[in-house]
Amino acid sequence: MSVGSSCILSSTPSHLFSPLRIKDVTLKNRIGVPPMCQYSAVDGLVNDWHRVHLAGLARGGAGLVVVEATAVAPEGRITPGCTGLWSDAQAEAFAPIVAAVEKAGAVPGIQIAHAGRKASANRPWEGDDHMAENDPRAWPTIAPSPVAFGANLPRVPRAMTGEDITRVKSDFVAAAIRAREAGFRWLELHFAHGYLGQSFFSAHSNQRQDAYGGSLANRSRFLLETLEAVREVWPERLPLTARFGVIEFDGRDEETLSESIELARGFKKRGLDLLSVSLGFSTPLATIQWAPAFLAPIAGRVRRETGLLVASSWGIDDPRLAEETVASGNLDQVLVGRAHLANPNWPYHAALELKTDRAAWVLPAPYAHWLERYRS
Ligand code: 8CM
Repeated sequence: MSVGSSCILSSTPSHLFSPLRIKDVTLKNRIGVPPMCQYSAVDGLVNDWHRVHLAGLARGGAGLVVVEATAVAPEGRITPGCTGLWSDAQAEAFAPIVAAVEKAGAVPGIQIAHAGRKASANRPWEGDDHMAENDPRAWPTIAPSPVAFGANLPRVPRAMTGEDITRVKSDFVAAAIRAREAGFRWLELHFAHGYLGQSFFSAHSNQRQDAYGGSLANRSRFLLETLEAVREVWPERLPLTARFGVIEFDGRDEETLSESIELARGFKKRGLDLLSVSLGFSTPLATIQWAPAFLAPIAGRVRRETGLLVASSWGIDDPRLAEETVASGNLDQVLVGRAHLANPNWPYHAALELKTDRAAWVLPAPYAHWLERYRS
């Protein structure tokens, strides 16, 4: 049971604070906390850091809190500090944290991931580069083709065999089963940011000449098959989503975007409930013009051309801008990441700024009543 009532009566009708129902899950508002790696696990096991971090974010009022990129296999971790779901012990460590997020009033979600050629890296604050191959903590990396990412991630991965592909797909399935056992009610497949799924899709990283490379259909195959296999084990009435980089900003944007939209239609046909629209990060040669909410119109195009529900992030930390991205029909859900770390009660402050009635009730009751009761 949740400790918080979050029924918001709005003096100015707010799109951001309207609920979003997907199958049997109702998000109390359109604000989501996207996965943000903490690089603070040991052997893939979550601990008190994750409990405080995640429950604190949930307490802040977002409708959805998604746990960081969690590896489906040890070699799929970005760094030695990444969380994992390749063992039952890892699922058991997640369970009380999931319950704490739920109790604080947010829907608990998790992103499951394989880092591919970007795996085996140092934590961002310890270099953000590949660990030296003779570092005892390092491990060999795998990817569609033996192509390194670039200067900061120079390791050449081993090209995956057919057996590797089958095994990694079944690792995603096993992680999905464990995620459900741990109590998660929202599952996101990490197909973005140059990690394994994205690297099958992008010709920057996929030079295969078999059924998993070359044509759009072949470059889409690993992602579609993984989704299909996970859909079979993830409960039909719970949301299954994916984060995918629809654009690279590498000078081939229209072509990439139209291929991405075709892939997204394939996701929809196979039962995807929502697409988290993001960036490809498949090449260090991209030139991204960062600006507030710059991806929202692109996500809006994906939404209109596929009929999928879409979420997106990147530079949406102003409540009015967040409201506008939903009101304009570009986004169904706004992902507020770094602004939530700076201010875990971001939804409360957004509710105040948008002049939502009883704004404090975006927070759980033990907080809300204090803020409401002695207001002047
Ligand atoms: C780190 C881990 C996993 C991700 C990430 C990052 C950092 C930036 C980003 O995505 O965009 O998906």
